[in-house]
Amino acid sequence: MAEPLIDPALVEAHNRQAAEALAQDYEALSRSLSRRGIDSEAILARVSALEIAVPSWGVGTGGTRFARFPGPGEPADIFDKLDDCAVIQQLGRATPRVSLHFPWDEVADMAAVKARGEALGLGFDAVNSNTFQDQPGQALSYKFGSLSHADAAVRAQAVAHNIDCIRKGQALGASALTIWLADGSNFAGQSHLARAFERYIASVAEIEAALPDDSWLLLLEYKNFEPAFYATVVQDWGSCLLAAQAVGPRARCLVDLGHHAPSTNIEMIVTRLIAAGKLGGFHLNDSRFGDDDLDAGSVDPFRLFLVFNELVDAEQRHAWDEAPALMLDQSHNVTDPIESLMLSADAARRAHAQALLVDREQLSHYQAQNDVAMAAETLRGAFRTDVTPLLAEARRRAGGAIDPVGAYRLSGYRKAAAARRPQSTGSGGGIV
Ligand code: PSV
Ligand code: MN
Repeated sequence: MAEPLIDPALVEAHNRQAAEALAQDYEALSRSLSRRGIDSEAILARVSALEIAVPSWGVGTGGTRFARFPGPGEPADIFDKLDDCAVIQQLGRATPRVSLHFPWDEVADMAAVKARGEALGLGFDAVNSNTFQDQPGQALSYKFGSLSHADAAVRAQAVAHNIDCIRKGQALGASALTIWLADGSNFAGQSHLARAFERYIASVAEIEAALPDDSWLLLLEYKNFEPAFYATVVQDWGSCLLAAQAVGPRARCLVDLGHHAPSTNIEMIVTRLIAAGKLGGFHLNDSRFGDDDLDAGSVDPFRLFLVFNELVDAEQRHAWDEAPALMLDQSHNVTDPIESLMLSADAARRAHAQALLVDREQLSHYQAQNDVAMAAETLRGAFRTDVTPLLAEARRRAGGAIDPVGAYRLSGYRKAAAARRPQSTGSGGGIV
């Protein structure tokens, strides 16, 4: 039995105030869906099963390249972070697992982290390595790269760190390692483009060979730019796919929604990776310009819906053996991270629910007839459906809050955390 950090009586009382309105709204939605031949209970069951992992780094306050403005009651270590993640799960009931990042979440006793997670009712998702920063006491610098570095000794150090992350993931009961590589060059001529990519693939192959068993996956992230602005080694889905294919079946591509140029058709990339059997997972967030790391669905919810639309379509076509893993990857600079993460998980479930409402037979028919207006309208009609009551009802039935942000604010959790946790003073710039 998970240890609740927010008084269940408070959540219950808060829910009671909203229960009648929710019952009416859910009933009205069910009736309107039923007129479209859709069983709201079937959609609710599917949505309730959608799980999204929370990034441990997401519960801290992020920053821009220029500054970081710490928030009150920021978590000081992985144990505080787990507490915040447990609050997100207790109220939202969509995020039962946490994705750890090493060495940020380093502690000597990983078993204690696992035990604390278990006590809070949390499991562990993909672990993340970090060769994009130098750590105190590190023998060799990553200033000029890590897994693709020109110097074999630096590559070996980066490979060893990734293997160490796998071992930590094993101790936690995780079954995937995500690698994001900041390697690349800022000046033409700085690095040999072809050889750097070959070195990256060779390093990843060494890491892949250290995976414990077939249940483990290696999720490779790509990113179009930053911090290498001239040529990032794994800058797009094409490079990522080439690498995943070269490394083997357990290597898959991870699509971070923010890692594309504005207006890139990400849903099309998703279909291509599915076709290649290489879509491993997502880092969900939103952006206007680059890797803004804003809350999922906050800028362009239609785009998020279109991604989920392809996932639902692929699932119904039996286009994969294993559904891609869903994780949030956001940086919260001006909001309370707990609120942002709860809202983002809700946005993901909303997009999923709307995608489940698409009448795919009708869509295929209009596509075959080249009836463009009605094909587009079929998709838009699903997107326009307000599934808010269905999402709230799913949470209520799972023991969560009808209004998670409202219950969270009422609980005073942040204020209490600020009183017991030392105020973070770090104000330097940084992307995380
Ligand atoms: C890089 O921008 C990234 O998306 C990778 O997933 C990192 O691990 C994460 O953000 C945190 O910096
Ligand atoms: Mn990411």
